[in-house]
Amino acid sequence: MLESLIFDVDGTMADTEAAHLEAFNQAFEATGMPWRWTRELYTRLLHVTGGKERIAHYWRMTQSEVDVQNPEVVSQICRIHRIKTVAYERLVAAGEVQLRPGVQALIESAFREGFRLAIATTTSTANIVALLSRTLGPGWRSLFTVIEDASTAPSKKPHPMAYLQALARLRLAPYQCLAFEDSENGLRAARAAGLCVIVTPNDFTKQHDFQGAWRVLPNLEGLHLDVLQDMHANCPSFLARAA
Ligand code: XBP
Ligand code: MG
Repeated sequence: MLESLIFDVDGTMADTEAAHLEAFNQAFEATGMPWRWTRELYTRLLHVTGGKERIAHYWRMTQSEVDVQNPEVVSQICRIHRIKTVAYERLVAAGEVQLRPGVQALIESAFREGFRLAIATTTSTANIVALLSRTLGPGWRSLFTVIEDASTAPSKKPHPMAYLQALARLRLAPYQCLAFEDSENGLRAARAAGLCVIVTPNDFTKQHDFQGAWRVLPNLEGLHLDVLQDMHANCPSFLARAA
């Protein structure tokens, strides 16, 4: 039986990465860093999950002698990321980011039908709160049984930590759940946790390798629960459960 839907956030629930990119560039300007990321460069940098990890990766890429473990460098990265997160929250609060087609309808209908909903993301807690309070309303938190994010799962995707911890807290086996992702790293993380994954690519991830996805859909629009339950009933991890 399908018991739970586990959602990735950035790129899956909403096309957030353009706003993240704008926020990073605002933070670089505010902290005097001589950087400005283009959309093309950011699309490549997204292979590094986690904003702080992405900044550290880029710094090393452009200044090979920099020691990103050096306490002063670490504190500068954290400062940039704090400013970036505030800038992102402002962009989301201003209505710059909407949920992708079908996401709100699926979340609300699944909640009404008694499915347990969870989030497994590498993004920061503040970003989840900003996005979901703005799009799902002030009662958004009660829709989700479990939230695993950068603050609870420090090993970022493709590491499966966020998904493994979500399954443990849900007290469910992978075959009782479906995961929703947008990226190759997210797909790999969910698969490593034994989950069947529905992928909805976006402009930043459409060129990724989605080998291993149970379904690759343009978006979640019109994906009714009965269709989802059929998809789940035929997915390998569910069929293998009895074995
Ligand atoms: C996407 C990420 C995050 C965001 C930026 O997370 O990798 O790093 O790009 O957010 P997911 P932060 O697809 O797992 O939701 O700056 O807070 O990391
Ligand atoms: Mg994502």
